[in-house]
Parts: sequence; structure tokens; C-alpha cells
Amino acid sequence: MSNTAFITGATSGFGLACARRFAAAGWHLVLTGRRSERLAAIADELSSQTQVLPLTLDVCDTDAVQAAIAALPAPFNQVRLLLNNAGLALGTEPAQACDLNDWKRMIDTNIGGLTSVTHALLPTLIAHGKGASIINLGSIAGHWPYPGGNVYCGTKAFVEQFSYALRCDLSGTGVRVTNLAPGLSESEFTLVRTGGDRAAYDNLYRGADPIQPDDIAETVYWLATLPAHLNVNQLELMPVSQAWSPFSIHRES
Ligand code: NDP
Ligand code: 8X3
Repeated sequence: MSNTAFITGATSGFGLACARRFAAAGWHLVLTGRRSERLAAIADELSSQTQVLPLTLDVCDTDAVQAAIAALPAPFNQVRLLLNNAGLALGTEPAQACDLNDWKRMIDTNIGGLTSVTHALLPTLIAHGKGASIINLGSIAGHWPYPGGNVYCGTKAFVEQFSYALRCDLSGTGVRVTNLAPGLSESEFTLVRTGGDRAAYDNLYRGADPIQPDDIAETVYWLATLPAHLNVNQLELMPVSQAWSPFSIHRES
């Protein structure tokens, strides 16, 4: 059976780095995202290393997700790895100042999109059996709340618990499930979150030596190629520069 990885959100950041890492190892790739031009350029870049199927897909469009996955041609229909990576945060304001539409979009993408892609690919992954993996991009935000994290933190907590519960249901199928939960990582994520605020981006990463997308790609490749009898349930990663703070205490005077 061929090795095919289905990567959501392959147009930048972690997804793009993973596409390059798996292409270098000769995996066939289904690369998805909304930005078609980027997908075409990536497919072109990787075509000398492996077979690539670029799929313009909004993970929030359930009908499109189901149709695209049902129509996958060989060898792309023999998926061994589903990397549920597409996701976003919008805003850093306190809950009482947030736009409800931003909350809905995070829920639709990080929860709705992830669950519909998973649902559509489960039969294929189960057919692959031993050695197949679902790797879900959670976050430290799903474990540790922080001011302005509100719904983003909530969506990533969902990803963690969904990953564990999936493992229960997939017991006996050979399909592995991992919640990969990185901390501070440098990518377009922060530009998306801040509406393109380059100064906020520079300020967040300045002097912090954050996780890089290539670090995540190496980790995902390791997870997906571990011996088939091993399941990493949860992997939380932080840059060495990042640690916890004390609880805040609001005092009346
Ligand atoms: P990027 O912004 O660089 O990449 C996000 C990817 O998600 C893009 O390829 C984007 O593609 C895709 N995407 C977003 N919305 C949709 C959608 N509706 N349909 C399809 N694709 C979509 O961020 P990262 O690489 O940093 O983030 C990847 C994942 O990792 C996210 O789930 C994020 O929450 C998580 N994460 C990020 C951390 C960080 O600090 N950067 C830390 C922990 C977790 P396009 O716009 O072309 O659709
Ligand atoms: C992204 C990491 O700390 O910005 O998931 O929420 S954080």
C-alpha cells in the first residue's frame, strides 16, 4: 500500500513545512487550503520529489469536503496519514469585546472543519489499518487558558478531547490518534490573528527563539513513522523560552 498524507492547511506554516518533509520522504500528498495559487506553486515545487494532488478546499464547506474526499483518485485515496492542521485564531481581545463572527469562524474551522474532514476520511484510514495515523493540531491553548484566548482556547480543548475519544472508538482498527499541542510558533498564524499587524508579529517573536514550522514537520514525520504498535496520545511542545506565569489576582484596592 502506498504512503499518502492528506494535509489540511498546506499553504503556509506547519502544513507547508509538513508537505515538504513528507515529500522528501517520498510520500504521496493531498494538499489542501483555500489559496489555490499557493497550492499550485507548492505542488509544482514538490512535483520532482513525489506525486502531489493540490485541492482547493475550505474545510468549513462540509459538502465540498465530502465530495472532494469521495472523489480522490488512486493513489491519493489510500490515505495513511490525516494531518488535521487547518485552523486559526482571530483576535486577542477579552471575551466581552470580541466579535461573535470571529468566534463562530474559529469554531467552524477548528472544530467543524476538523471533524468533517475526519469523518469523511475515517473509512479510508480504517481500511489502511495498522500504521495509519490521525494527527490533530491542538495547542497549549487547549491546556492553559490565557487572557484573550477565550474561544480559541476552547476549540483546542475540543481537539484534545476529540482526539482521545477517537482513540477509544478506533481501538482494534490499528489507526492511531495524536493530539499535537505546540506553544509559541512563528508563522502567519499571528498575522491572521491580528488582522495583518506586522508590528505585533515582530513583537511576539522578538528574542524568543520560537518553534519553527520545520520543527513541527520533523515532529509530525516522527509521529507518523513510529512503529505501528505505538500511539503517542498527546505531545505538548514549547520553545525553551516559554514557561508558565503565576495566576493573576485582581485586588479591589
Ligand atoms: P498558518 O496561518 O501559517 O497556517 C494555517 C493554515 O490553515 C493555512 O494553510 C490556511 O490555508 C489554513 N486554513 C485556515 N482556515 C482554513 C479553512 N477554512 N479551510 C482550509 N484551510 C484553512 O498557521 P500555523 O501553521 O501556525 O497553524 C496551523 C495549525 O497549528 C492551526 O490549527 C493552529 O491553530 C495550530 N497551532 C499554531 C500555533 C502557532 O503558534 N503558530 C501553536 C499551536 C497550534 P488557507 O488560508 O490557504 O486556507
Ligand atoms: C497557538 C499558541 O499560545 O498563541 O495555538 O495560543 S497560543
